[in-house]
Amino acid sequence: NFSAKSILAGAVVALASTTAQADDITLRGASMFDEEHAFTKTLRYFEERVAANYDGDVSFDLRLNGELGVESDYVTYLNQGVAVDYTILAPSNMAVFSESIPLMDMPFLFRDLDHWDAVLSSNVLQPLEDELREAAGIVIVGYHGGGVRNLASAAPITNMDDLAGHRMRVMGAPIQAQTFSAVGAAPSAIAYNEVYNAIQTGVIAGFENEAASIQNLKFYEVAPHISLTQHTITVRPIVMSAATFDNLPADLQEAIMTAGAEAGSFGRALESGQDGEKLQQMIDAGQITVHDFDGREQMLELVGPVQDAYAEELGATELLEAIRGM
Ligand code: MAV
Repeated sequence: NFSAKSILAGAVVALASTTAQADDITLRGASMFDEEHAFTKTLRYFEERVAANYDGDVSFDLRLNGELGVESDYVTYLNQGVAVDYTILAPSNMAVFSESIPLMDMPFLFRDLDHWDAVLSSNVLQPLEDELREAAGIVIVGYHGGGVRNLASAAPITNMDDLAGHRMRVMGAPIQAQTFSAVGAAPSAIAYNEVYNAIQTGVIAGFENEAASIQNLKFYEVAPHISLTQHTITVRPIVMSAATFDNLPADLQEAIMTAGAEAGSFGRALESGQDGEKLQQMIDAGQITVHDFDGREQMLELVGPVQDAYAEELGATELLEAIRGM
């Protein structure tokens, strides 16, 4: 009986992989940006590397410019195994499925680029990856990121007094709102594709983002004042839907994992080197005014206990300590 079952299972597996190999495999990707943005460039590089690492045929259909919505939509699609097979996502957009994932890039987590690099080159985030696969059906295949997030506002914000009561948009994860409340602002979670209008109509007075995206989506038109709070160095996993991934032939899965690591290093080097350059381009074009922010040390002090409480609630104190200790 046992052996009959396993022969049958073997036959099914063999059939599935032959079918997958015989069919043309097309994977669909999504980016909120155009070809110029670091996310899109990294996804293009990922595609190139998958094709190079794989002996079979695989093609890619990457939809740009938010054609398939914003990241919070992609998360739902990835979870359901429909519409999007691969993309790059902010951990804070996955909070609906896993409260601990946003720990990966909460504000003030990393001291500097060296610290960020050390964490991403280690396997300290593995428990979060496992949880994400389990809870959301999303597989992390690599790590993009490296953008530095600053406040972008309709009016200048240069110190803690200006920040008090500042109506700003944050990403959907509760830890984002908690962090900005702790420093005195009045944050609200608003979908990314509503931010431009919300600032334009005065519903909010600003938001926070990295230079590459402020430039690519022309946010400077409504939020031309950049305050150098440098509160986040981004971590942006390159992800695949587990529903898709698990159905691919094993050698393609392997090619994807290798390509994910390759595209991650490519993308991190690209975006982490871009901030100064992109800010300067926007200054030169007369699109933004950059302000120093006086009060970063104070922010750090206010935010520490919020991070501790968040980690404790998740049972992730050890993980947080491990990250801080790197
Ligand atoms: C930037 O466009 C990216 O970091 C992206 O991953 C985020 O989702 C987005 O900001 C945002 O603030 O929602």
